[in-house]
Amino acid sequence: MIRFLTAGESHGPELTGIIEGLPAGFHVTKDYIDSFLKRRQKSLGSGGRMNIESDEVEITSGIINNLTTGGPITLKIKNNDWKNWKDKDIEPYVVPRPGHADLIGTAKYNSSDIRLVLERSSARETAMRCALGAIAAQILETFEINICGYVSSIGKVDYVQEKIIDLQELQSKVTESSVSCPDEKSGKDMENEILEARKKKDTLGGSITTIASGVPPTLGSFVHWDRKLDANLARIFMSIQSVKAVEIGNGIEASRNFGTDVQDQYVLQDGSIKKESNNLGGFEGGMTNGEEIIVKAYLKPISTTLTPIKSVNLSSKGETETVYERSDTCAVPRAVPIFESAMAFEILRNLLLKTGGDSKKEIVKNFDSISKLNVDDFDMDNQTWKMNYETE
Ligand code: EPS
Repeated sequence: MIRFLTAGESHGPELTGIIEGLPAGFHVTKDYIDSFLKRRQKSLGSGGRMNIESDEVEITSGIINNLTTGGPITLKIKNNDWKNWKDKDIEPYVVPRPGHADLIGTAKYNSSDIRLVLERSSARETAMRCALGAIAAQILETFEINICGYVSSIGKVDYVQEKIIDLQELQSKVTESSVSCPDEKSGKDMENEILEARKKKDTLGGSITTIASGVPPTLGSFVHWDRKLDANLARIFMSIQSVKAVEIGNGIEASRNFGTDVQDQYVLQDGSIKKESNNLGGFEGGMTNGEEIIVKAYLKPISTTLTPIKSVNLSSKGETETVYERSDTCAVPRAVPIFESAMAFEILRNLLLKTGGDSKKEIVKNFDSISKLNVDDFDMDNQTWKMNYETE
């Protein structure tokens, strides 16, 4: 069972991450992980902090000569901003930003200053999550499972991709775009939306669609709620700062239509059971069905607004307005690799639950035996039977 932990404060010396339970023998490189971190630093919509940082990982355990050893992997990312906070006399922070963890976190931990809460709740933590998930993404490439995310809306500007293109082609278009949108026209509109919000001294949210191709059927399970892979993807996406909603496939539109319009109907192609459409985003009964996995996450606008909004001073105990601290106008364009990482982690976790194995050799062998939904492989009895239990 793979799991990870992150630690570190936004303006402390560094972020630390440990991922454990990864099998041995997989090729993982610092360059690959750093490429995710670089994309997370994209500048349009970002605040001043991204000019200070140039995030890269230091790998201090679990990967030797670019191969996983089977032991826990430790990653570190330095906070360049630490040098500006070290030895600084920090002003009291007593006015919580509505929408942030400030107020409730301060109440929960009985903190003496809001900064003690914001240091850990800050989306700076996603740098480490992004790096840890990149390891999973690189391992998944061994099995030709590829993941790519893109911005599908900023504010009120939507981009709906009619037809899924090759994920490598999609990735290069997304990387070229200043707002991580593969469509030039929509990207321009999104850019303008962000520039407008900045002019208005406000912040903007949006949505990110993340797709995985090459995922074999039967990952996850219908037998218990916490083994449903779509549910676990929704959970990991919801845990990313600012996310307020998650949609699998065309879930929202499906709820408005008749069943016969929504179900992805089965057809036989060379003995293999295929679907005519993919409205359900790659899932049936909480299990992967061999189609592309499509998950859309909706992010609310960042809570730190340049324009003050109503709040309460926790020290003087009166009503007041928020005080501006540096922040992004719109974090959506640079959040794409965080979602790719989260999806990679969850898919790899479920793939390993399915295959078992401690080494690449064992896993590759078991991967090949996963069902390909060939109609001849189904072992049906096709006889009447009785539902008896021992107690009767
Ligand atoms: C972030 C670093 C932070 C914020 C942002 C994410 O840096 P600073 O607080 O020094 O400006 O820019 O955090 C938030 C959006 C938030 O709400 O806390 C980063 O590295 O991504």
